[in-house]
Order: sequence, then C-alpha cells, then structure tokens
Amino acid sequence: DYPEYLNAAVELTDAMVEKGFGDHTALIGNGRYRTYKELADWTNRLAHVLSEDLGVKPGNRVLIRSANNPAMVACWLAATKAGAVVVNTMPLLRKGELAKIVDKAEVSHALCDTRLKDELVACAKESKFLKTVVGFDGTSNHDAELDRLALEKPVTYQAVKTGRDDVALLGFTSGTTGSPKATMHFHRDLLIIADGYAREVLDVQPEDVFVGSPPLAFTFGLGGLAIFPLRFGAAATLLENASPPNLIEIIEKYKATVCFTAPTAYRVMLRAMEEGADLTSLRAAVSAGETLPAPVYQEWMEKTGKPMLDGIGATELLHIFITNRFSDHRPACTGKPVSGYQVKVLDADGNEAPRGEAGRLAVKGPTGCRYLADSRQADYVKDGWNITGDSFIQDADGYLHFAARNDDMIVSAGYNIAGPEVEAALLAHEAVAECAVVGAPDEARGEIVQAHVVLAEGQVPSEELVKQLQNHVKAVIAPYKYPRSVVFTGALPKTETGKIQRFRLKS
Ligand code: 3SK
Repeated sequence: DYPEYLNAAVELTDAMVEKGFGDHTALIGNGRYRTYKELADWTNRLAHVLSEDLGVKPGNRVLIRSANNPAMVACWLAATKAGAVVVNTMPLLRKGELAKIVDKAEVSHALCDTRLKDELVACAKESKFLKTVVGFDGTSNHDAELDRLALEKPVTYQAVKTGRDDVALLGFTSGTTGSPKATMHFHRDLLIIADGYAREVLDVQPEDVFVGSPPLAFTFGLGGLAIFPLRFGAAATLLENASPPNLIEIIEKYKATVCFTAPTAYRVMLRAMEEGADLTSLRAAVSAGETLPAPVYQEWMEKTGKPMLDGIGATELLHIFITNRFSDHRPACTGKPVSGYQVKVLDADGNEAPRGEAGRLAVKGPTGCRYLADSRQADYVKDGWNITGDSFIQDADGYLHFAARNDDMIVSAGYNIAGPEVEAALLAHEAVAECAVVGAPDEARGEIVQAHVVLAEGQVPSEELVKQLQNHVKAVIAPYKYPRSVVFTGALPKTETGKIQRFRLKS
C-alpha cells in the first residue's frame, strides 16, 4: 500500500515532523539528544552537500563507514534523500575487505568518520570506482569537512523523487566465507520491516527508547536501532561501544524499553541483575543473530516475568521473518513467520519435508531476495524462495525450531548430529561461558564432535573437567552426541556482528 513515489528517509524524518513529532527525541548519542526536527534539518543540510558539492546523482552508490552514532544515521538518511544507494560498512573492516565491497557495489562516494579514514583512503587510492572520500565528525561536534559544508546549507531540501521500488540500500552479508554477497533493498522494504515486524510483534510506541548492540552496518542493527524507532516517533540510543556493561548502563540511564542484542549479552544482563542492575524498564528483549539457548530464555522469564523474543532474520530479507511473540512463545523455538512471509522446510531433493523432520529453511517475502550481480542468485533463490543456510524443524503446530547451520551438521559414524544441540547442552553446565561445536576429521568415525569451550570465570581446565563435561552432555542429550574432543580456549572466533565463525575452528 505504499505510494508509487516514496523516499524512505523523508518518511523517517520530515514526515515525522509533519505528523507532530518535531519536539520528540529521535536520537541519543555522544551525550546529546536530537529531536525529529533537528534530525530533519541536519539530514537536509547534508543532502544539499551530497547533491551540490559532492555531485552525488540518484543511483550512485555511497559507502558509509562508521561505528553506531547519530552522525552515521544522519549520513545514511541524507544519502537516501539524495537518491543514492547506500552501502553501510562495519567500522573495523580493513582495506582489502573494503575493496571487495567497493568493487562489488561500484561505490563512487564515501562518507567516513574521520577517526576511521586511513583504511578507506588507502582503499580509494587503488580503486577504479571510489573517487570521493569525505570525512564527518562521528563525535557530533561538527568538526569535519562534511559538517562544515553542511552548516552553510538550508534546512529544507527537495528530496529525490525515488520510486517505491528503487534500490535504496545494499546489504552485504557478513563475510563468514570471505566472498561477500550484496542484497538489494528498495525504499519500500525499509518501511515494510517497520510496518510489519516492528508494529505487529513489538507494537512500537512513541514513548519507546531503543538500545542494542548490532552495528548499523548490519541490517539487524539498521532496522532495530534506526528504522523501527524513527518510523514510530520513538527514540534510539546509539552506542559506539555496545559491550554488555555499556548496554546495561544505558538501559538504566535512559530507561530503555526495547533491546536488540544476542544471547551472550543477555546472559551478562542476567548475572548483572543478580548484582542489583535495574533492567525493569525493558518491555521487549529481542534476541537474534545466534540461537537463543532455552536456559537463557527460561531464566529471563523467571527474573523479568516477560518472554525474551527469539527471532531469525537475514540480510537477504532485510530483517526478522520468523519470531516468537509476547503472547505466543516457547523455549528452544524461533516461533512462527511474521505476516507477509511464507516459510517451508525442504528435504534433500528440494521438496517440502514432512513436519517434524529437519531440512533446509526456505523463505519468501516482500523484502527479498535479490542479490546484486551474483551468479549465486541461481543457487540461493528459486521461484522467489530464498534458500537459507539454516536447517529447521517445523512441528505439528507450525512452530519452527532451529536445527543447525547446514555446515554445522556433524556426521559421525552414520549419526547426524546438530552442533548447536551439543552447544546448548554444554552451555547448561556452570563451567561453560561460551562454546562452539564442530566436526573434526576422524579415521574411524568419519568425523567426531569437537567442542571449543571458553570457561566461566574461576574455572580451570583439567582432564577431570573434560570428563565432567562429556558426562554432562551424555546425561542431557543422546549419549552418541557427546564431544569426544574438548578444546579449552580463551575466545571464540567471531564476525564483527558477533556470529561465531565455526568454519575457522574446523581442522
Ligand atoms: O538473524 C539474523 O542474523 C538477522 C540478519 C539480518 C537481519 C536481521 C536478523 C535478525
């Protein structure tokens, strides 16, 4: 039901001012509050600079490089108003990683927090596409080239009349394999995720205050920490360093009501509550990016009286498409599809698997899936269905249960063993803080289950502890699934979005 011509950034700023939210707080970050009116003015001034001084034309690809802060949100909105196709990137990417993105997206312009310019300038020097790199002040003191140019510009701007199906955003899938894919998202997609998931499941209100850890460069973060609050006149707190202690501090300080993060941070919050942290302001705790272990869900329920909402999304689909709901939630269950999305579980031949059997999850919906110039479209998209990398089981009542990443399935002596199931069992042991389970080659069994374990504080690695963990797993799940090999480690390899890179643990 969106009009033929639609600019998503206008809908999230100027249109909100027109709807009467001008004086409401839109963004909180770097110790400052920005109202919707201030955000509209700021982004309009920046859009003038992009169109007039930097020569950005509709359809040009504009890369943004920053940690989560209000200036990054302003740059993203301004570039969208100017009709650009935005490529948000993680702040820690190195020159080589940036070069892959720049080449794939044919990025012509980049807006960069001045604190992070070196790698991007080095990338631009060798790029045949990227010619203009302009710095902005991520600390919001307006002390960089882009900010100075913007101060000279008017606060009104005639945004580019983009079509609802014009591409607004290129979402790059996190580089777990080293060869990133870009997915194209339209102006209308940016609003659909808010008008669908955020309205239907979270029931976002103007009084809400959002907080969370995912980077804005990851569509999970862009939706949860920018699009959802701005669509409903709510406030977003933006944290450059969203470590769990910082998240807790911000929730307490601003009485945050909606949190987007992963199970690891929620575990820290649960421990902090025992030490007196007051997280009672949170009405919605959304968990995604990793499966939510049942013990974390259960403890959250016991301590807060509210369910933690596990969900799964994908950059390909822009945001969450299967979720639990406040009034319909279960442990070790991802829930049911968000309205507008269809899902099915496929067997090895690509046919629908019987209920109760694990198979590859396929999803179809209004926000995807369209890869940019990628031959993998043929492998991952069939008749509009995006074939994901995850295995799920759909039970008789239609609820979906995560089984494994397809590459996490371990085949040992003829048994199919889902690594995450073993992980969940290990995580229920008090000595385990984090773990990742992979298949390790074994002459006799083909593969054996190997657990990489980060111990909880105060725990000491020993042969005795290995035995204890093995016996514990044998006691909670089928004994053949126990880890025959246990490796103690100080930290697990992760992507910048916090996903464990199990492939890096495989020998
Ligand atoms: O589940 C995820 O990893 C995800 C990916 C993109 C957007 C949103 C989500 C939750």
